[in-house]
Amino acid sequence: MSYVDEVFDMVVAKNPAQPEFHQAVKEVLESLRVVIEANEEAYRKDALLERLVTPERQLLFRVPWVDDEGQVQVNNGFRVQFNSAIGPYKGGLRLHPSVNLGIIKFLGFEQIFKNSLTGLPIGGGKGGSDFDPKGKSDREVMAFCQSFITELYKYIGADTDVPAGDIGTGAREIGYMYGQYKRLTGLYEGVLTGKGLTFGGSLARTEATGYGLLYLTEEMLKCNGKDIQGKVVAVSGSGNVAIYASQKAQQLGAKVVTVSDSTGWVYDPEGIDVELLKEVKEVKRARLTEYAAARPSAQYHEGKGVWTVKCDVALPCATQNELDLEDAKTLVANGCFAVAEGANMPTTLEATEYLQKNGVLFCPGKAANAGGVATSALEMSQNSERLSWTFQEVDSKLKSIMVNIFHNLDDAAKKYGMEGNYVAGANIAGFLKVAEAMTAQGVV
Ligand code: NDP
Ligand code: 2IT
Repeated sequence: MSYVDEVFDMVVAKNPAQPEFHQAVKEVLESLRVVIEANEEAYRKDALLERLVTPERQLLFRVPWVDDEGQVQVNNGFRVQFNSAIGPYKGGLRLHPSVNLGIIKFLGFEQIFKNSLTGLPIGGGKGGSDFDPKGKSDREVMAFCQSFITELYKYIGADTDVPAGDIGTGAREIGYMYGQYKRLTGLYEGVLTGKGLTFGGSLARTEATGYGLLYLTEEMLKCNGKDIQGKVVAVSGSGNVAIYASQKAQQLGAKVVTVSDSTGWVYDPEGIDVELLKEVKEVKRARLTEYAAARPSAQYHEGKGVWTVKCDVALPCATQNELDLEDAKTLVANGCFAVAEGANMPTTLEATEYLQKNGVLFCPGKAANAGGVATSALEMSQNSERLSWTFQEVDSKLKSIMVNIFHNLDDAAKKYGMEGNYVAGANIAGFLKVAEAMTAQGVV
């Protein structure tokens, strides 16, 4: 049996009931097959793949907190410190009832390659909890965040592990966590990114994932003789990534006609009103029904349906496995020619394959959404030098990072005989740097 197949079977056997983790590993290992086979003996002797798929450290802890009725609640807390070969562990904290160890491991594994692709010195990690911030009061969210950090603070630090936002974790949560870390350690250091602008946050970090997604998409289209201007774009989600992806798409002259949340979706043929969306989601923390109620051109539908709308470009920006084979078929039938993932692993393996086989330009999340973590690394740099850069400075660095990422994965795909396969290009380019650093650092 080939080394790649052996390691994949081992991952499934040793990590039962973690389908998202298996899926993420499968996609990466399949892409690496050609690279591994060319160097199989050395990698096998070093157990390089076994080490790559095994987290360096996994923290699981209890998070007790008191709700507004005086009732004690208990959630599960996680931090997976996956790989520190190229820098301190770096990656977000997801707060969502669906969170379990397998989901955090899939996200942490993806983060290794994503962070490598940014070209910046950051290793891979991810964490979170099954706590649901939705419908909680600010005091309850603070109680949870303080309890979460009261355990996690022992294992994180500006030079060891630097968490950030993800689903359910935004500026409010990061602020409460930062305050508790500072109180417990007495340190005023860049231990978290996505901080408020008055206490060490970076300008453009809020916008970075969505903006970066569009900078990369623009470059991918350009290199394939196409242009984002005037195109119809379908976006899913209506959180941090979706909002700023929509905003930048519009600035680049595209028309964004959809957004969604976990209960329904909006079709707005006039183009999404981003200011109204920000008011509904960032200020009121309300449902999309409120957007539709305030916007005469918008049609609200219950359930799932964004990918049924005719579009040129699709940007899934909500969550994993939200775009399946049926959706891919509909997108292709409707003439969609590019898909770039704002979310982490939003497209199933079957859907990805179908899109690629049908000539759709497809950029995986670990490259397309890397602008968020890249700008987090820029926030770390600013914290270290105790300076803050202007919006334009950060934004222009972000743009060149995204353009570079696209060319790196495009070049890697070409070099290994898979021109246009940006999934393979991203996995190979991300892997090679990490593998070289792991090999150079010996058996650790
Ligand atoms: P937010 O919490 O700001 O928004 C998430 C959005 O996705 C909401 O509209 C939410 O709807 C929807 N959503 C979440 N879970 C589900 C679900 N199970 N089913 C349907 N809809 C769902 O998160 P972000 O925008 O930050 O993150 C979105 C994606 O982007 C995630 O995959 C994340 O890992 C990824 N990402 C985020 C980065 C960042 O910097 N924030 C960086 C790189 C990737 P509702 O409000 O109803 O739950
Ligand atoms: O998935 C991701 O890259 C993020 N949630 C952002 C991580 C970060 O450290 O900014």
